[in-house]
Amino acid sequence: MSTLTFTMLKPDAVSNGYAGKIINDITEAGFKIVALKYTKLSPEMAGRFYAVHKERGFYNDLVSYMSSGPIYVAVLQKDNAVADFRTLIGATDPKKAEAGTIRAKYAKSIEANAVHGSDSDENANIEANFFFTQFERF
Ligand code: FUP
Repeated sequence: MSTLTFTMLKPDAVSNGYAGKIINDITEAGFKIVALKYTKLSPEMAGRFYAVHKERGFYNDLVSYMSSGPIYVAVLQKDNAVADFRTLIGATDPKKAEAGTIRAKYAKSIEANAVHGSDSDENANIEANFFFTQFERF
């Protein structure tokens, strides 16, 4: 069944010039881009986006990192989108990410890990609605 996931191309990926290559990998893997925006998170927005992690030791660094530069945010459509996208991007820590995955190819560190991918259908919906009032499904 065709479902949605949400992704961010994080500040490291954008500043290193990898956005085009990553978008190419995503579409080559069969995902359709149904919404796409170039934007920058304020620290307040980054804090809200990652609120689930606010008790974690890495939270403050993550919030300042995620608001440090422009990002792309997108909604992607594919059968089994959430799980297939997480397979495509690889483990959170690029050192542990399988060869050929987006994080293995383009990420710098566990924090600057190139891309975000939703971890459930419910969160994909919440995260897409965080950035987009509506998205087209052609
Ligand atoms: P993921 O679902 O792969 O994005 O990973 P998590 O939800 O566990 O983590 C969310 C973000 O927190 C990661 F993308 C990067 C950051 N993070 C750290 O900076 N340090 C850590 O030890 C774990 C995660």
